[in-house]
Amino acid sequence: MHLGRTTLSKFLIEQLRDAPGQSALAALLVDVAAATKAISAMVGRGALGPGIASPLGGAELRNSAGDVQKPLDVLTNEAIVSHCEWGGLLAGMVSEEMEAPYAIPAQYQRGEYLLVFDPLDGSSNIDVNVSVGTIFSVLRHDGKAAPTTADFLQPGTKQVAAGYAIYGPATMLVLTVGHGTHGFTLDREVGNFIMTHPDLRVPEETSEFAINVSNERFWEPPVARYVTECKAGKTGVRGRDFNMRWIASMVADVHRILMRGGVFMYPRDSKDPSKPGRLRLLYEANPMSLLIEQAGGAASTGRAPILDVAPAELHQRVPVILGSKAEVERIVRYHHEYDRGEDKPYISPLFNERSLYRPEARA
Ligand code: AFP
Repeated sequence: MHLGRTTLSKFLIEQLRDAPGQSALAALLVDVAAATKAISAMVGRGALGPGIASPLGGAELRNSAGDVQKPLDVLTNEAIVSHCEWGGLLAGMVSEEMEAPYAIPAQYQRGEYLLVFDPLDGSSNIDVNVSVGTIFSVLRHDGKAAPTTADFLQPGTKQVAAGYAIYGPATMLVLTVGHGTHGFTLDREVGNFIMTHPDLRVPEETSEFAINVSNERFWEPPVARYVTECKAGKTGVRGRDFNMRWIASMVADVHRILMRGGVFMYPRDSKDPSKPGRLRLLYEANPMSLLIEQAGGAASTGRAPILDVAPAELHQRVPVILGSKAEVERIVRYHHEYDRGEDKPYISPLFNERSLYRPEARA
């Protein structure tokens, strides 16, 4: 690979030319990349763009989760659908912004892949000009008929490709087709994604954690134990100080971890026991977990590898703990010790009394 010269298309041709039937996958990823370029242009216009001002006098738009849809959520969803529906590569799509699966219109040839995506992750950051992103995952389908919901409910280990675009000071595309995790930077003058970060590796050790600490009183004890130890720094069992980051755009937090290590946590909490975490399995946790694992990191629900979770619903949520392997393994160990009742010596009595977590809710 020639740094600064290899384009995304050349990379995909080289990665996939010997794999049977994979040329269609390369073509699909080129279509997805084209959609992210269009989204980058939309997002990059900020308050000058179509999607920032709420509809003048119009009724609020809401998505399947009841969230108010900013116009950009809708427009970015449309950008991906319109770039990817006509190429004869897809049998169907699922998006955070669409309640039901999107079947490829009859006028287009049906392909043998499924595209699952969050078109604009971190959209609550749009109004304050903080980095946001697009997350996508590619699954196989036999292409013989329009896909059913069940066809999308595949574990993360079945992904044939996954990636994200991050719309930051630079627009980057980070993806895997199963042979490592690689980063490309958008050359806006030419309109090409150029390979700038081949073979990304997540450092096994880290002293940086990312979590929304305002949820602390709702955490399970093993998460509270880990974060308490990080905050104690060199005065506690870890013997070194830690740093904390929380951008509240998963793409930006995960990108930082791929660049310099760290651990990202959006764990199960008791704030709403009906929701086992905030992040969606199919189009947030699974693609990010594959990217992290392909870069030598780890990704867990706290009790099982995320990629092994058998999906039950399209938009289901899952606890997410991912990043530097040694830290993820430590947090998983804390969950197992908690589940076996072996963590008592480590949990501060103060937290136990305050905890709203009910063990019976532990699934
Ligand atoms: P939005 O897309 O609604 O902004 O949510 C972003 C997100 O799904 C994920 O990108 C962040 O890591 C997480 O939510 C932030 O959640 P909190 O706002 O609870 O910190």
